[in-house]
Amino acid sequence: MKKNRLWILLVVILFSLSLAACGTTAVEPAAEEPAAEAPAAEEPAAEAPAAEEPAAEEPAALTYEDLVVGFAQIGAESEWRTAETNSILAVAEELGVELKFSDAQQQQENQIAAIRSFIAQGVDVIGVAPVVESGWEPVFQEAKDAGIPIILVDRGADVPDELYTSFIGSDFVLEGENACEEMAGLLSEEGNIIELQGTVGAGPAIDRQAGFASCLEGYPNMSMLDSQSGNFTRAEGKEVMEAFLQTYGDQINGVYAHNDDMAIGAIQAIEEYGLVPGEDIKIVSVDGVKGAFEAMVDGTLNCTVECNPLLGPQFFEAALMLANGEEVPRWIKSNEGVYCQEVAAEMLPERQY
Ligand code: GYE
Repeated sequence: MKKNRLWILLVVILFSLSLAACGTTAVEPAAEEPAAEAPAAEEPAAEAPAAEEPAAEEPAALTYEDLVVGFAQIGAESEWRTAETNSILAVAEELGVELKFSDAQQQQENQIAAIRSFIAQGVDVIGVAPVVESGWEPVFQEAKDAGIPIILVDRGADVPDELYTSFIGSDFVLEGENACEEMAGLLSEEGNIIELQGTVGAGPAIDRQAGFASCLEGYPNMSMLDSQSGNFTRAEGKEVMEAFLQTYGDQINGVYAHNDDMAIGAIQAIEEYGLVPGEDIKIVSVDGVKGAFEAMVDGTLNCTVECNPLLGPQFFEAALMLANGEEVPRWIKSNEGVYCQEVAAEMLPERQY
């Protein structure tokens, strides 16, 4: 019995010792793990509200329906501009954006007044197509001070980088170079050209001229006879062309117009003068509006370098990103082609502007 008891006692002691040992090993890592995990486990608990915060922020992120946008348009000087305006208005409506739209009748002071009024109304984002490049710094600074991002649409502005968020539009220098290459082909690299420039001081006028001029340097037998602004309009393009015809007559072999509208005005002037546009005088312009395709089908315009005005979708997408504090690319560039008479009839029905 005594022996038995001793055995039992021994077994009990060993058993409790092993339990204690197990307990220790089991508890220690457990104690460590929870120690390591406890805060982590607690943090999620503490983070739970934090995790809810982003969740609470998500619904607070703006959608198109919340967005209030001001757009300071230049005017309605060309078919291109009308197409752009229509794109902005249609996309705003489609997306449910509240759009405050202003037409400045081509006056910079009207655009500046419109921007000031958008700032006073506290819009989320302002889009502007700057009629000319200079003179924007004070009003852009006012927008920045009010925390309202500025997007430049289709024309650039000469301001410090931090005063606007993004430029949505074309590479005008490239357009000028492309126009020159087409002209070189049409004139077999030899002849006199006159240029109808866009609005004096406007980004596309400056760059389209520069692109053409630099490419022209590569063609020693082609020269620029004269160059003047037709203000991007048909009426002024016609007037300037009439004056050039009076001065240079049939010395003119080619016309380079910074937009299709001025080219169409020039075509009328050439016809009235008694020469054949597209044949006696080759004509290359920029934009690619329907009117240009029609003129190419008629044979009066030779080529158009495309410049896409349908910027509504990119504009509102960028505006929404900015309103939500996201970054947008500095230059949202358009993809564009060059079209001449051979493809005009086939393409005309598909043209969207
Ligand atoms: O080429 C012209 C319009 O700013 C890119 O303005 C735009 C230009 C376009 O009036 O037709």
